[in-house]
This record gives sequence, structure tokens and C-alpha cells, in this order.
Amino acid sequence: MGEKLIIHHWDTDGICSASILLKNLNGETKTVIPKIGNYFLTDEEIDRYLEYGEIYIVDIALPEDNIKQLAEHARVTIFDHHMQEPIENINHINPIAYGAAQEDFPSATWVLKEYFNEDEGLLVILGIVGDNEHKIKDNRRFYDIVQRFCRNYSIDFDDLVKATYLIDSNYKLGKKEDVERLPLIIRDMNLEDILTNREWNKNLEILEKEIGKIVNDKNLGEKRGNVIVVDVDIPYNIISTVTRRIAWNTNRDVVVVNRGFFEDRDQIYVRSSRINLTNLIDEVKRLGCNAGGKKSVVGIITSKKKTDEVIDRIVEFLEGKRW
Ligand SMILES: [Mn+2]
Repeated sequence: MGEKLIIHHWDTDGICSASILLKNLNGETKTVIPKIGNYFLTDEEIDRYLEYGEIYIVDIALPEDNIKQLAEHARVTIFDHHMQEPIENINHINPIAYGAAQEDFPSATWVLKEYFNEDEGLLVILGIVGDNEHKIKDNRRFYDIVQRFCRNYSIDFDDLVKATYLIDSNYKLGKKEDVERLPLIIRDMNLEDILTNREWNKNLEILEKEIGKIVNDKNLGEKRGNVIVVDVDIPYNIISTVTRRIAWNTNRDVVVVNRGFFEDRDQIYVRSSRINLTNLIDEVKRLGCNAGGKKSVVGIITSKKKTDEVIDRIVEFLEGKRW
């Protein structure tokens, strides 16, 4: 007992947030992620984590019953900016759960920056750029912050975006252990180190090829009313990137299904710039899915036998039908 554990999201924001937290904690701290693609912990994982006295959950909205199980044995603290109900009896540092606007917390790194009074350093900025990419330009306050950082360090905005792609290449190729080592490693890296990392650049080449194949395949998307539904079967975890690219290319609401990442379940990802998806999360949870997200994006994991039903419901939701 007494040892510390950080459970963090596998993307750039999650890694950089864990890294900032690591810097602010004393003593030995282990960093782990759930099985990539799982927005929950398995019973096996929970069993393994029962030995820790202090657990931090960073940039990932795990199900409430997971958190309560952990809290029976450990002091649990959450740092997050995803939508979640406030959770009692744990240290829940998530301004969004308490009513703050999503625009004011574009990354979990920003939540940690505020909490620990950190500078607007590379890790904080990478979290913001990782979660928002070029869309951060629509957020006046934070685009100013990012631009100021770029000016101060003579950095190109596009290089920041590239750096987040390189970091994210690890989880997209399913390299769980590499991701878990990153919070410790990235602390000592500057932007140049990230941009010139050989292995990550190789990762990115592989991924770009796969993503390009899907995004540029005009025959893949099926139009259902105003919604584009794309159905793929691939072993990579690139569903959020693919959804984002298609949405930005087409300016439409997009639903992407990947039937190839998990053996036993399917991934669904939804992105809308017109409709608040908050209620969709609860609706698909009621259908028995695992789901989480923000106002504009929702990630869903469903059993294979329910996939088609869930897609139908999502399309209905996006078309304005409520149940
Ligand atoms: Mn985030």
C-alpha cells in the first residue's frame, strides 16, 4: 500500500496530463492505460490495482462503478475534462462535470495546469493541440495562448500538430507498453526530439497510408439522410482520426464503425458539429453500450450483435428523433 498509480488516456492529452501529474507527485508512481480502445477497466485490471493506496484517473471518464470499486481500497482523484456526473466521495477535479464550458477546458492538461499552477509549457500546449488540432483556431482565447507559445519559442503551429500525430501513433498501432512509458519519457523531450523520433515517424507512415485509404475511398461512405455512415474492418485504432477527417472534409455528421479492432466487440465513433451529443451518450448506454465523449464527439463500444441496431439509433438521433 501507499504506492501511487496513474491511469490515463492513451492519446497525447492523456499522456501529457499524466506527465504533468507525475512531475507534481512525490514518490514512486506507476503509469498505466486501460486496454487500448476500452473506456473502462476489466475486473482483472481492477484486481491488479487494488494494491495501490493512491489512484489518479486522468483524461478518461471511466464508468462510475469502476471508480467506486477502486475507491473502496484507494484514495481516488480524477483530473478530466470529459462529460461526467460529479462523483461523490472522491476528489473529482473536472470543471465540466461541475458546469464549466467545454470551450474553457479544451484539454485535460489545462485542468492540471490550473490545478498545479503550471506554466503554459510544451506539455500543456500539446494537450490542447492534440485534442483539437486545427479546430483550436475557432477558440479565440486558447488559440491566442497557443500562438503566443509558438511566437515565444519560434515554433510552427503545424509542427505542434505533427508532434501530436507522432505521439498518438503509438496507441493507434496498439503499442500499449510504449504508451505507458511515455509520461515519464516525454517530460524530458523538446519539440525537436519528438519531431525527429525515428520509430514514431515510421509508425506515422504506416498509419497515414491506412487512414488515407479509408478517407479517400468514395465508395465506403453510405449517406443516410444528412448523416454519413462509414463501415470498416481494420486492426488499427484509428476510428477517431478517420471520423474527424471525414467530418472536416464533408462538413457533415459522421458515424464510423470499425468491426476489426476488438475480437468480440465493435467500435463506433460519432462526430457532429450541429447537434449536442450529450444525450446520445445516455441513450446508447441504455442500449447496453459502453460510451463516453464530449459535446461534439462520442465513442461507443458495443457487442457485435447490437452494432446495427445502435447505428440505426444514432442516425435517428442525429436526424432529430428522440426516444
Ligand atoms: Mn483530453
